[in-house]
Amino acid sequence: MTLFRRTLIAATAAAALATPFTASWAQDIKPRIIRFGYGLNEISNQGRATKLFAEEVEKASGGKMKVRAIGAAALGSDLQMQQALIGGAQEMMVGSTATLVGITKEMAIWDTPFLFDNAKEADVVLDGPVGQRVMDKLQEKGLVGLVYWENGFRNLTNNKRAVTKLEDMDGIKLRVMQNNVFIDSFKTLGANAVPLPFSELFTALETKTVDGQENPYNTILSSKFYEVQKYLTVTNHVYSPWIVLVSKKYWDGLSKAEQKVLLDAAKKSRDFERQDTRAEADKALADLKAKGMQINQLSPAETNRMREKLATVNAGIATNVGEDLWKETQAAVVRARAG
Ligand code: TF8
Repeated sequence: MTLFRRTLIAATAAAALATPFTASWAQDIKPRIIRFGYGLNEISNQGRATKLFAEEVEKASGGKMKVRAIGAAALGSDLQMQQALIGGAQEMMVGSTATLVGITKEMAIWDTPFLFDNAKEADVVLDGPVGQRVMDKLQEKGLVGLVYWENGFRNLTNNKRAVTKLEDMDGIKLRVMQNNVFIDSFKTLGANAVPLPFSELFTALETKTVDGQENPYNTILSSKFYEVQKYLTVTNHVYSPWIVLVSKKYWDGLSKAEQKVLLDAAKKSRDFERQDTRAEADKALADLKAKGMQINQLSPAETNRMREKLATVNAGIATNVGEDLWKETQAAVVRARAG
């Protein structure tokens, strides 16, 4: 063996040790550009986790797979991006499960008011068999779900009045997501529910087309809703997941190794995102107060009244998603609560 050849072999072996790939693994990963769209802005929890996802994909693919992250709904609203993924015109996105109900009706299970009491329960159920079952339903519609991220517990803001009791909801023109459970829920509470895409929300609030909206603290902060909203009521009326999606057309064209790169990076982004979101949420209320919002806590008695009123939408959700899934979810929540 020549010295040159020996050096070459040694160098190749060193390179193989330095990166987690065997030669065949590396061949299975091709140069790819993945357009990943999301609705919030870059400085949001959604933006930060997308950035981490992009870095992880690049690292794990030895720089071959590049994620082009495109925020602020520049590729369209959640609904538009979902269609682009189904058609194969866009590779990936993250968005609310609530905006998927028109495609996969089972997603409405996550819109059940007061389904989870805390984030730990949400993690257990979303990452468990029920979460997987609902996610798998997307495949027949041309979408592949990878992981759930936390959007979070939703709270109410508006410009009309401080909402401290159920009756205060009366006649408030409230933007809701494009989702029947949300429309029903807020009609039930006495509000005038107006479905709008998130990308139109800030302007709708600014121009007073609507009086209010509901979203987790993180979004109220990162989307600067405090600039156009006076009152915030801590309602925690529902927990919203986000879901990271891949176009099935695109996914099916990837090698096993490439799919693994995306799934592993998605899991890392999920763990980071939940931690980051919770840390931000913990101090967001103080931040929003400092920005001039008037914060109201609902008394436990008023929360109960709201909870009871909203329980009337549950039957509709159960019928819609199927009694089986409804019962399975309730059982999973009970188990998560116990353990
Ligand atoms: C909403 C949602 C949004 C998300 C985001 C655009 O109110 O909570 O924050 O769908 O991905 O529309």
